[in-house]
Amino acid sequence: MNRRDFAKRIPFLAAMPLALGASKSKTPSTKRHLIALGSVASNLVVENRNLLRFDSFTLVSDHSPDLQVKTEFISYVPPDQAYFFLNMRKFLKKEPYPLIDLPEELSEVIRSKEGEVLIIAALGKYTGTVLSNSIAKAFAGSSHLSFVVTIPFSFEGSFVRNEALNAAIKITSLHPIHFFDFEDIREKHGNISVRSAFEKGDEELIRLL
Ligand SMILES: Nc1nc2c(ncn2[C@@H]2O[C@H](COP(=O)(O)OP(=O)(O)O)[C@@H](O)[C@H]2O)c(=O)[nH]1
Ligand SMILES: [Mg+2]
Repeated sequence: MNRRDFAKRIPFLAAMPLALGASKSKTPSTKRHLIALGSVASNLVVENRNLLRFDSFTLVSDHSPDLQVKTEFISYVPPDQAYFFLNMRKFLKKEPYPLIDLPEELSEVIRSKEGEVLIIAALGKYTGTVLSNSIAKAFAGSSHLSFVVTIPFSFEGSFVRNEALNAAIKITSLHPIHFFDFEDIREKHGNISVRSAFEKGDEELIRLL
């Protein structure tokens, strides 16, 4: 699905993608907590910690980055069934991602935070997409939760892009969300290298927090 099709499915979002105020604090004294889901979001938070103003950081991924103060790590490893194995390497199966029962440690972190909880994830691969979607569902009706997510480039393949778009649509119906579509980078900058495209993606993601 391209961006225009996505726009057709969520017309109000396409018209004002950054207008929902998801990351702005209601009052200056309201505490803000950041939860990063998946490898890219977790690493980005660690690398940009000095730019980010939050009262706590929680990183959820399969490997622990170098932890700093006020930062908690929750290990989450996708199940083997999500992958097929070829020549000792693992590849994501192209099967629709499931909704899962959240790890209790993660539910408890979200439940226990006072103030606002912002979830950040680069959607597309298993961890960020499955956990974002499952958190949105499990905490439907909870008003202290909002999301900042990115949608993968088309060159990553239609499977990851569609799974990301489907998750974004579901989250949109339940919580405030800011999303950034990496395809906008390609529209704006033309044919740039994959590396600089992702660097621009990093900048956009940090800008949204
Ligand atoms: N901003 C940014 N996004 C990236 C980068 N590399 C990959 N991504 C995006 O992040 C998505 C999720 O990747 P990752 O966090 O590794 O997956 P997960 O750990 O399974 O959630 C990918 O589908 C890409 O769209 C990067 O260097 N910077
Ligand atoms: Mg990962």
